[in-house]
Amino acid sequence: MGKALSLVIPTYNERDNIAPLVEKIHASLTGCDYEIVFIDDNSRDGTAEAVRALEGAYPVRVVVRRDKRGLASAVVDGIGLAESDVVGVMDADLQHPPEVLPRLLAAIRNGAEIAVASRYIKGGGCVNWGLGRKITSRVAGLIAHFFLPVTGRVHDPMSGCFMLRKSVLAGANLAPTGYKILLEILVRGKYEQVTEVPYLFYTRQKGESKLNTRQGLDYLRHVFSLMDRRRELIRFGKFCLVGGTGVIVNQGLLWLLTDFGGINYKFTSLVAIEASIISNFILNDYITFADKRQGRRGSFLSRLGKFNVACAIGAVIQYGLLLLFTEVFGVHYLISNLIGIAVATLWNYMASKLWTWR
Ligand SMILES: Nc1nc2c(ncn2[C@@H]2O[C@H](COP(=O)(O)OP(=O)(O)OP(=O)(O)O)[C@@H](O)[C@H]2O)c(=O)[nH]1
Ligand SMILES: [Mg+2]
Repeated sequence: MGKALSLVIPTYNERDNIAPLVEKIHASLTGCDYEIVFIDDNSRDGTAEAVRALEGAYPVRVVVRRDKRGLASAVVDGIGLAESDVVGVMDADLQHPPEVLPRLLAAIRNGAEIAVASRYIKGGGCVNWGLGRKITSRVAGLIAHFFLPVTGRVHDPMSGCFMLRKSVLAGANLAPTGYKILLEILVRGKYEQVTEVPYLFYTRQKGESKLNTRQGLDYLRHVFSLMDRRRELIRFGKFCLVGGTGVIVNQGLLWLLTDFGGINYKFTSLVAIEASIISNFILNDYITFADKRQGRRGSFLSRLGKFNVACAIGAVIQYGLLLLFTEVFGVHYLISNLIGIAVATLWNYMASKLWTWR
């Protein structure tokens, strides 16, 4: 019979963490028939040797990849080698407390196909993190939630500690880049039930962090590649193009009604705004969200109503940012307006995706 649990642990120069990590995992998983597969990217510090030294005493093995291909691809390789149908992934540096493993396993046994160890639900958190890292992590999470709404099902889609059933990945066609393999799995995998289990993320005690600015850029590239593969990028592009046509409708009508119609601009501008909202709505309904239009999800008029409400909030956001940046931060009003337009566009897109054309 296969193992009850396979743990996959990517390593790069983690020698001093291996023995304490394995001991802690072993203590946490008493009574569980588990194995640990270390995927090492040719560490220079003797990480692989440190694993081999434990082979007799613990169910561990190490696979050394001669070329360093990165964290996410190491995890995917490890999952491919795992004996069990249930696979857990965690870092080697003890930032993921092994005590969380039994709770993740219990979640899987209770029916979840993916169980995520989460810093951002009640009971979870980051201990001793600087403000900069806290903000970066939160912003990265928001970017994921925003551009890849399926990740909204978990609060911590950036977590490096999770467990899953291998069936989640059947036909998922993973193209792992960068650091955040869970993101890839949440977007590409097939699953119904995903659960989060809280944990406290500590700062690293031994060894060096591999985190740097490049990982930040890789992350953005990864998000865009996932959007591209989900055709989200094309959708967002269409939404922006439609928004561009809305500007033409708005300006054109304002000019026609005011200059040729001789009506006061204080009134015609309102007509122009509403006309552009309606024309944007029709184009988005037929072009941007054509695939969501069919079926039972509400009538044309209810979608139009929702779009109107969302755009009204968007307009308030745009106006608020215009005032904030110009009056409070002293930014040139045209730049402030651009910032307002950018944020309002993102808002409108999110509201459209998650509400109007849900
Ligand atoms: N196989 C492999 N493992 C890697 C690579 N880069 C990082 N790792 C491992 O992935 C895990 C996470 O890396 P960390 O450097 O701890 O990243 P982090 O936890 O986000 O950052 P810190 O909080 O600064 O530790 C650790 O177990 C690393 O050894 C890589 O290129 N290949
Ligand atoms: Mg770490």
